[in-house]
Amino acid sequence: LAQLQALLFDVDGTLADTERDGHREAFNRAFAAHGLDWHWPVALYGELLAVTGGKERIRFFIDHYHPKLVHDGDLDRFIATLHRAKTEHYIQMLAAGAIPLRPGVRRLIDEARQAGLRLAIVTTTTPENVTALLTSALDAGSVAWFEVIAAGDIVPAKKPAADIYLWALAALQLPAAACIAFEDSHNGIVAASAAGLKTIVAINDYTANEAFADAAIVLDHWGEACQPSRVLAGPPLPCGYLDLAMVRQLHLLPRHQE
Ligand code: XBP
Ligand code: MG
Repeated sequence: LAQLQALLFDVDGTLADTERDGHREAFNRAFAAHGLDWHWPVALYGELLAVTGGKERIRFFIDHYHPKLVHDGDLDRFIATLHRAKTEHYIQMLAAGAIPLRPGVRRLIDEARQAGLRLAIVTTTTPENVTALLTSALDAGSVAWFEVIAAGDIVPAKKPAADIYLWALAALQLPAAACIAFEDSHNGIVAASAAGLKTIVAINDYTANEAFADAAIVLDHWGEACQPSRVLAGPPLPCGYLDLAMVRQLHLLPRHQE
């Protein structure tokens, strides 16, 4: 087995709980600003999350809930305009400090950097959203800590397709066996697994009931000494939370271990 050389982080739900009070709220603000009487409540948004990508999610919503929508110009342009407005609202919310990192994220990233591991972001969200979250919640200079930021429309087929992970691995010039992925969702782990990666999962409210059969471990959150993690599936955590030593151990385990 190759030595662990890089950590690959998903963003939404993994680095921060951005969906319910961040993206969802930004979609709703964009709808209102465009004079649409659409509103995505918390539960409906949970269903819409099955569709990854904001533009794809809006298109799915129109197809299923407003199939007779009348709009001037073409639908692609309408969706793109609406989504650009959503991104602006989302970035404003992040800049105002609306969304903190999940517990343990900053510590894990610090440990990895001190150990000389390489870092990458692998997400379906828009690149500007990644920059805004890292800058506001992690560190003003933290974008540079990530050697590769694979995001948004860089590949046409979003998660659960493996493409974005394969793109990131190619950019890092590393084999999957030298990396480990951090995810929060079924779509995320399906993408990472299909790219040949071992994956560590921390669930959130939206993903708690999803299937994570391929995960090296499933936690309720990444954890801190003062805020221990609960192991939902997989081996026990010797120090009570996910530290880099445990990440290295999980990387050594055979894939699909029980
Ligand atoms: C999250 C997504 C994104 C966000 C919205 O994916 O599916 O579409 O919900 O962001 P990940 P955009 O967990 O892989 O980051 O509106 O910018 O697509
Ligand atoms: Mg995610």
